[in-house]
Amino acid sequence: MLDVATIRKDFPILSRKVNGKPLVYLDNAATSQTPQQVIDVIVDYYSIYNANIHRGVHTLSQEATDKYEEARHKIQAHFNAEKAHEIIFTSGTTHSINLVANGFASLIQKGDEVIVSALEHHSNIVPWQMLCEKTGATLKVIPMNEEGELVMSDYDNLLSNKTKLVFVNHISNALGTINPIEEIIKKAHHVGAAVLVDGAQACPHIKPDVQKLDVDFYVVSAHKMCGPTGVGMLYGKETWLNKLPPYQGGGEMIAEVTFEETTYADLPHKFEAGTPNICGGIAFGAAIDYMNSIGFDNIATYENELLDYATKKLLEIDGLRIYGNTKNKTSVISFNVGNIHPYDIGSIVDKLGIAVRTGHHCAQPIMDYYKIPGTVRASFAFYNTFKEVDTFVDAVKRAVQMLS
Ligand code: C6P
Repeated sequence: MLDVATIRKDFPILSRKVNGKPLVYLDNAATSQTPQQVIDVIVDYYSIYNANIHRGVHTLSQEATDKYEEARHKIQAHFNAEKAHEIIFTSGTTHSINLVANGFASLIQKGDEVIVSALEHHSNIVPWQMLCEKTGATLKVIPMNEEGELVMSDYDNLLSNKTKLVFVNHISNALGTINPIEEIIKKAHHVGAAVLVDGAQACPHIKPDVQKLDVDFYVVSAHKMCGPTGVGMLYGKETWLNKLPPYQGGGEMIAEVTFEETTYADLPHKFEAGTPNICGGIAFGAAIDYMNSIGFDNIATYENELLDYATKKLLEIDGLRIYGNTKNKTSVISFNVGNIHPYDIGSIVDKLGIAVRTGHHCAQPIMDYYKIPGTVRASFAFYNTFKEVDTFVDAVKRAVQMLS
């Protein structure tokens, strides 16, 4: 069992008030909150050893470089990558996906096919559409069903020897569905296609093992797992990363530069042009330490209890419909009540100190499937409480009364 009362003391923001009420933060799928242990690492960096890395012979630069590379090793260990240089620091999931999509432009041609799922965030749709425009490849879509699950029999029919790449999220941000990525990866590999898994919504809830999954690329953002914004990871199998051309040119990513020719640095530096988010990378490592100190098994058990409780309580509200009802989901509840616009509910509960997201959640195709403009999305983390769920449900009831 988690000692949530003690855990909450790690998060200074959770004791603030919003609109005169205690904050109830239920927008964790958008970004998680930051514990003091990670904030301290950020403060230490700027107070004690702020310097550019991989460049200076001076002590500060060496200290910063050591901490940054130590963070890379922590991330490697956490995701169980075989090699540290298979971990590329990026600014986040969006950057990671664009890096891979841009690289595949030189590996894909007209007549090739790439497969996306109906449950994707725009970050895992648009870069591939851009790739198809550039190359003449065709984008195919694994459809979804009413429960918010992927229709896997249709996936089987989409795969062929023309398929070069499959990209799918591990967990849907809009519905919370956990996708069967093991099966997706195995079947894609059977036809020789590579697979990119968007783990942005998985990393706060589960600890993926990239070797066990045998995934080709896995991408996350640190800010979804108690780390800072503006930093994330691209994991890529060494063989793939060696095949992809660099994404950006600049300092750090070169071996030698002359006006006639430039040769590129080895992994991971080939993909890390320019001064990176040094403090962010180090804090990302601290966030991973923090989450592991709580324990992912404990997190999953507790969040599932919160999810079941909140689902049951919300469904007591007349006219409330939850979108995405698969059994295999994480602690995200997307819903509407009758014809009330989600924005109206979101605004009223905000007045009561409660933060939820409203709208299409950067997943418009899912909203189109359900023929709705958007939903109210409550997303729970391990530091949320059952009492907060009660406060939220009461606030929704109040909003519904006011708006009906
Ligand atoms: N989803 C949400 O409220 P960035 O912005 O690069 O850190 O992450 C993009 C992204 C990619 N894939 C998935 C599955 C995501 O959930 C997100 C971010 C947030 O749902 C903000 S739009």
